[in-house]
Amino acid sequence: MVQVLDSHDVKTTCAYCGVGCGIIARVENDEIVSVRGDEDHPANFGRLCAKGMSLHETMGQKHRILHPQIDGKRASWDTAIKKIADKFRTVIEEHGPESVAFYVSGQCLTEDYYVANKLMKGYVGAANIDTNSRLCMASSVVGHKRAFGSDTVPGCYEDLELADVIILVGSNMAWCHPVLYQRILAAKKTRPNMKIIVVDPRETASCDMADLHIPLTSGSDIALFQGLFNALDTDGVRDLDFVNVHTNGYSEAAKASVSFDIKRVSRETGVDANTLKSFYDLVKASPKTVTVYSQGVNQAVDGTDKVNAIINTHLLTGRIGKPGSGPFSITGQPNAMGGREVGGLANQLASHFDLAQSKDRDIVQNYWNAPTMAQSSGYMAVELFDAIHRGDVKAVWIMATNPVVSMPDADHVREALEKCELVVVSDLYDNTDTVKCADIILPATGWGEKDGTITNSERCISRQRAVISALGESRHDWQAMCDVAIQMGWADAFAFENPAEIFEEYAGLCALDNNGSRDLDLSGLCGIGQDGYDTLAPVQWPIDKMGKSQARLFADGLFFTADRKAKFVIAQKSEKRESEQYPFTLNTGRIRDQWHTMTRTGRAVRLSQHITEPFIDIHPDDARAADIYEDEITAVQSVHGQILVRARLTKRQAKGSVFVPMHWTDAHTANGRVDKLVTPNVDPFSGQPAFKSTLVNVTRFKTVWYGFAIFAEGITPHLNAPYWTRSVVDGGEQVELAGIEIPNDWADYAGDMCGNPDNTEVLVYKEEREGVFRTAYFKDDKLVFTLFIAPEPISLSRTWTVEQLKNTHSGMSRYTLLAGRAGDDVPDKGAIICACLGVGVNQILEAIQTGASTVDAVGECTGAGTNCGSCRSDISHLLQQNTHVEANQ
Ligand SMILES: Nc1nc2c(c(=O)[nH]1)N[C@H]1C(S)=C(S)[C@@H](COP(=O)(O)OP(=O)(O)OC[C@H]3O[C@@H](n4cnc5c(=O)[nH]c(N)nc54)[C@H](O)[C@@H]3O)O[C@H]1N2
Ligand SMILES: Nc1nc2c(c(=O)[nH]1)N[C@H]1C(S)=C(S)[C@@H](COP(=O)(O)OP(=O)(O)OC[C@H]3O[C@@H](n4cnc5c(=O)[nH]c(N)nc54)[C@H](O)[C@@H]3O)O[C@H]1N2
Ligand code: SF4
Ligand SMILES: [Mo]
Repeated sequence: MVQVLDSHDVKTTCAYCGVGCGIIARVENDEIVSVRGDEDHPANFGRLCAKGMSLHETMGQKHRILHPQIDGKRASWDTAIKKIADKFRTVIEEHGPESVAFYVSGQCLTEDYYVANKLMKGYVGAANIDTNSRLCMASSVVGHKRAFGSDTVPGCYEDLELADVIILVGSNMAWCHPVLYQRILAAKKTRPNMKIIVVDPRETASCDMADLHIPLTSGSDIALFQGLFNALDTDGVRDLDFVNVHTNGYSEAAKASVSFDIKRVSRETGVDANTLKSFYDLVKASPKTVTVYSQGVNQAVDGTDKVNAIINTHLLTGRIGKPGSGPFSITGQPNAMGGREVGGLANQLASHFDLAQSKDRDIVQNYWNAPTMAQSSGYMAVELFDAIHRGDVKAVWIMATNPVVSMPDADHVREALEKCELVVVSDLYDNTDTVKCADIILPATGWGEKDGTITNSERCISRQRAVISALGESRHDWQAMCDVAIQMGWADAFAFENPAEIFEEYAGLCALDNNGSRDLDLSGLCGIGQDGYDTLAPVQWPIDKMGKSQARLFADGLFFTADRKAKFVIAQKSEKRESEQYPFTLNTGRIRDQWHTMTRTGRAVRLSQHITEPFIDIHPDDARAADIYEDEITAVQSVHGQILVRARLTKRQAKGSVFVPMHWTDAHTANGRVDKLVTPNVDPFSGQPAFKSTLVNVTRFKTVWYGFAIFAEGITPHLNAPYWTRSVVDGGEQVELAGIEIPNDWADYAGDMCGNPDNTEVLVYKEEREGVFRTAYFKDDKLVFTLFIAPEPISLSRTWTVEQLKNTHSGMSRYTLLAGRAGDDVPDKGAIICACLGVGVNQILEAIQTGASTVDAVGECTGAGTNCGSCRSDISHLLQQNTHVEANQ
């Protein structure tokens, strides 16, 4: 019988960052077999980064939630929906609408988000819906509203290509918005005079291609930008016509900045005067300046004021809304912007109506035909989990976010959920730390299965399309919410049949009485119908009645305040906090190939090779003083608790400050969930937590043994050690371990760890040296498990050892394996640098040693960096290090 292969391409959008790249998914027999960049998409013009390229590798059934569960037991959707609706209804009846809540996510599609907001604010009648965007964009939202009267990102991606100076403030774009970064680098190649300035306490991957790095003391951005304002103002680099006609508050802002001369700024930021002068001179000379900012700005106790300090410099110079110039807050999640559009935050209302204005509330209530309406802001994320902990909120529905990992004081959040009467969690996977706290688990459809729209950092609305069938009984998030709403008696308002209907209702609200009075105008998309929705091409808002879209706003100097003028807001820097017991500032953030809590990227082998463990970056002098050595397990403590991570000594880290990635969870490591340490201090205006400045101490963990293990697929790891961390490899999993007590018998320990599989041959190797033990288990000629133990960090080649899962082993090769290294005739790639093409560090170093002196030349020799380009900064760093070594020789 001839099998007909159903193979076709579908255009969709990436599920990860706010760049919002267009993707073409190749589907064969209801499976996505490959993805490639969509050349027609205005965000990426065909490019993708390693995360986007690996999307299809994260799919599959493993750990997927396939049906609803109630108290750990399989349940039908009907039962689950009824139970949720009943509990919400009784809690509301007994304790009022403020006693239930939703906690949603910038990874919800606009349609999901719209339904959630309509249900909570218009039908439950309270505004207790907040989102992980509170942790991400809230300070930018407030900064925009204070300055512009609306939450508007004025510019677009093209501005980054047209600018003469790009200032990246608290943004590690090379790793976090890689395709945008590649667009900038491509522009810089054609216009080498274009300058990139990085403002970051760390020397990040984004610095490798930068012209200037400003290594300011953590939290001192306001002084830096007050200084810039002062330098521009006093040197007459200002647009007084613009200032006089289109802004308010200039003279107060000028007065507030006048004392910020270079000397003061240098003292407050720790940056030397020459570097500051170079920075200010570059900006003075460049009308085409774009200031891009991200979490180094937003996630601070003075995040909102940082945003306004930046915007002030653009208002002063009139560098806003013009090609190649403007302040540019880039969004993190794929639909962080869409969430803001539909009023995702507890203090917002849909379609950029204002929850604080009764006139706006009336318009929306009327449009929704809502029985009741939230009258004031609900709990913001940190307050929300406090309210759950206190018992004021008794039922919560968490959707597309993992707060037990990503919220500050994360153990308090877990405790709150454990106490809560009803916790509903909608997710894809059954092994997330938050799902483990759920009373009711709902299976959600994920990327590739769901249908809707998202809006990226430049206000571009794109379709995510359902490409394959939903797995198991999973349902779309909007559907699950409509089902509950209908069960609660609101059938008319939630009778949506498909996302196109929801989108139309949302677009209609944006268009309502708009006529240019609100920035978010979707008039041109009203009534697009199912066909229009199905074929919707990426389009930037605002879109007027004629369908005309606008790439930039404010070029006309008209803002959305009452008098249409922008406002200078005087930024106040917060007091620096210090503690003798906790002398370090803990900075946290992202790595190149993992996405947040690793529920998806942690499934892709390709993305799990770059960095396999939670780590702490620490300056070598600080490490020496704390008796910490490279690769050793290190304890990091705050007032909230302790975690264990691997030490990486690096001068790229400033003294007094340490960096730990946010990604590792209890599913991936014994004790590396960094947010359990993070103090829930928030910005007073935005409620956004300060994830980048917790006071901590760092101490040596008295490790007496280190281990490395590999498990073939089908062998379940039973991990019993104070430190372990696991990551997927081709054919199984690799695990790093460490402990403070030596077990009685290593052979028994190894057996327990792999569950003593049947029919295996076990090889054991012991060295004379105390504390060294190696074992390998073979089934026929295949390796199924191996464990290496030593008193110091294990130094064998992980890449080579993992490759042995694929090889056959008999005789000598089994002993070679236990030696833990390749024979002289077998090359060892070393740690993988280029995730796309699987090129290791040793291959790159060899290319450098044989004469490759540029990133491109390394690419020609090895292929590294020639695909998505995300690793080009790592290659550049290797080149710099290598030249440096030679220079010293
Ligand atoms: N690979 C990857 N990409 C992602 C994500 C991911 O998880 N993985 N997540 C996405 C999301 S949701 C977001 S929000 C974005 C975040 O993107 P970014 O904001 O670029 O990422 P972060 O690593 O959180 O933080 C950026 C930088 O802020 C610096 N910083 C810390 N304190 C200060 C300070 O006081 N001042 C200044 N100027 N800088 C400071 C940190 O050292 C860090 O390098 O990334 C998106 N893209
Ligand atoms: N220390 C520290 N903490 C931070 C940050 C930091 O810089 N430092 N950054 C903060 C920021 S900016 C952010 S954005 C947050 C991110 O933090 P989270 O939102 O908690 O992280 P994710 O891992 O993206 O969680 C998304 C969850 O939704 C699931 N999921 C994916 N798609 C769907 C879907 O379609 N429907 C449903 N129902 N579920 C889905 C995933 O499996 C996953 O469990 O972390 C914040 N926390
Ligand atoms: S830059 Fe990478 S993660 Fe971000 S949208 Fe594009 S492909 Fe996806
Ligand atoms: Mo984010």
